[in-house]
This record gives sequence, structure tokens and C-alpha cells, in this order.
Amino acid sequence: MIIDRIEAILVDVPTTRPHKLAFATVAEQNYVIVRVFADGAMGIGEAATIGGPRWGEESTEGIKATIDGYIAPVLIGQNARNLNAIETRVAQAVRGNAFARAAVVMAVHDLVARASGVSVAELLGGAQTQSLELIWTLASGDTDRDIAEGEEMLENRRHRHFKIKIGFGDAERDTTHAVKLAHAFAGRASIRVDLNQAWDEPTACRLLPKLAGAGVVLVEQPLPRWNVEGMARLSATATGTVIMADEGVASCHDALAHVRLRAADAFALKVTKSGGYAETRRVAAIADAAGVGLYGGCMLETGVGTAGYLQLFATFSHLAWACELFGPRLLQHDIIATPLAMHDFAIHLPKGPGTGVTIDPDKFDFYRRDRGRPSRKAG
Ligand code: MUC
Ligand code: MG
Repeated sequence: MIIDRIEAILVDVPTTRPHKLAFATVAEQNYVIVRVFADGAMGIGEAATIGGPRWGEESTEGIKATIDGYIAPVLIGQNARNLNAIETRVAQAVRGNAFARAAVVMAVHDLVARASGVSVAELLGGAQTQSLELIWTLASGDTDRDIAEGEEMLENRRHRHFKIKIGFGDAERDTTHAVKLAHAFAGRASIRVDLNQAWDEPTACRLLPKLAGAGVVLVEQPLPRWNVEGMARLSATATGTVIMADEGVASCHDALAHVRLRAADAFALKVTKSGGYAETRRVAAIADAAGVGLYGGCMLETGVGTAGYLQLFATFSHLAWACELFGPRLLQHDIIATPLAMHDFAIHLPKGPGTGVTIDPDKFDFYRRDRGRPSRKAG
């Protein structure tokens, strides 16, 4: 199966409501959809960014340039079935740029799995579950609106775990917002908080006990990703809540550094931040070896990337902190033909070869940036 063409296409899809994070408010999500061709067959992959190069260093424009200029040339002419060699070749050709590498790796796996008549999960050794408990993020920025949204999610049996985004304003006010939400859903939904690196250590030391006291079960990346020792000090202090690393743990080396210092009780896994399936599995293996809990993270993907992540997450024996593969639900429209099944508080693994999803050509054409739609960037 010799790879003969790789395309990277920019896609922008508006969200159903503004999604307010510590570093940006997102009204539109930006994607690179990758198509890899061999022997007349095609595989698809995706990289999603949040707020341009603000969650991490990569923007969709940069990801496309890296794929077109540096990844595609080293993969054209290679046998797609040599999946390990493909990941190594890409990693040798391009330093960093994990999202660009992952989108291509995802597409090559989809291509090979489809051609073999198996799912990506089967290609990775087989799924161990057909559904995963699914979290929702309350991030409208308004307490009453978040409570109403959470009530609706509970009533419709969509989600019973909520992640609250804070870190965008005054730390005391943000804490009050999270505490109000924790009280509103006490005993009915688990509440987690994501700071996206916004606090410094003294602020976290002061406010984490307040969050824990209100029943917040997990706090995600409270400190900047470089402050691994600070994360270790927070984890060692009995704050009463689990500390999870997200931005701080991308590579297996990051995972090892966190484990050595016991800097987190849980790791958020993301196929794109780790540069592909192989490295994500190495991060998960290190977590397992150290008794660190796993969480299935996301970057607010469309159905394409969500399915790509889901195929891997379903191969793990246990995700202690569930997953947040809700991206398509935050979008005005998904770009896949048949929506992913999300009901009864879970997301369900699609049947069929590859990632189990296909692109809807009309929606894809509509949201492609090169078809003239202006992109509305994050504020
Ligand atoms: C992040 O940092 O976890 C995932 C869900 C969400 O609302 O934002 C993302 C990114
Ligand atoms: Mg996070």
C-alpha cells in the first residue's frame, strides 16, 4: 500500500455557544483535516486547535504548512502498512509539531484499517469496551447559564460529569463560580475544574482546598506546564482533590518526569498533543506502571478526530476519570455523515472499518476555508 498523496485542508466550524477558557473565548473551532491516499483508498485524520496557538504552540495554519512542506514529502512512496516505521519516519523528519504529526498518523491508521476491513481499535490490538462515560464542559462564562445547561444535560441523560473552565478572571471570583456549580449539582453529577495553567502556586495552595471543600473531585493543570515541581507540591499537600496534568504531559518523557516527582494523580491523554497513537500509548503505559489514573481528553474535535481518539481510548482496560469526547456536540454542525452515538451518559464506539466514520461531502465543502468562508478567530 504505497502512499501517493497527502492533503491537509483547513476547516472552521462555529460553536453552539461561546466556549470560555482561561486563555481564549472560542466562537469557532479550527481544524486541519488530513486525507492520505494509497492504491485508490483513502484514510482521514484531524488536528483540532483551541484559540489558535494558545492552548499549545501550534495553529491550524502552521499544522497545514508542516504537513504540506515536511511530512507529506517523507511519506509519499512509503508503505502505509509499516505503521511503526511511518510514525518513526514522521518523528525523525519533524521535531515537535505533535498535532501535525498526529493528524497524519491518524489518517494512515484509518487508511490501513479500512483496507484491511478492521477498525483502528482492532489494528491497535482490539477494543476492551464499546462505550465510554462522557463528560461535558460547562464554559459559557455565566454561572446561571452553566447551571441551566447542566440541568438539561442531566435531564436528557447526556452527561453526569461536568468539567468547569476557570482561570480567566479574578481567582476568587472564578472559585466562587465553580463552588456555586459544585453545590448546584452536589450528589447528582461529579464536578471537575480545568485551570489551563492559569494559577500560580500560592493561588492554587489557597484556593484548591475551597474547591475540594465544595466537592470538586479533580483539578486539571492548575499550574503552568513547566512547574512540575509545583504540581508535585500540590499533589503532596492533602488538598482533598485529585490533581490532573494535561498541558504538562504530552510526551513519554513528560510522563516519566511527572511520575518521578509524583506530580499528578491523573493524566489527560490526547492523541494530538502526543503526536500520534504510539506515543499516547507510551504515556498511558507509564501512568499505568505508576498507578496514575487515565483520562480521555480532547481538543474539541469534529466527529473525525473524536472517532480517531475514541478508537484508541476503547483499547484501554480502564479510564479511571472517563473521557470528554464531546466535541461534535459543541459544534453547530458536524462534518461526518452519520453522527457518533452519544446517549445514556456515554459515547459509543461506531461499527465499521477504520475510525468508523466518513465525511459528509456537502458539510465538508461548506466549512472548508478554501471555499471562501471567512474564519472568525477566538477572542
Ligand atoms: C483542555 O484543556 O482540556 C477540552 C475540553 C474543553 O472544554 O477544552 C478542552 C481543552
Ligand atoms: Mg485541559
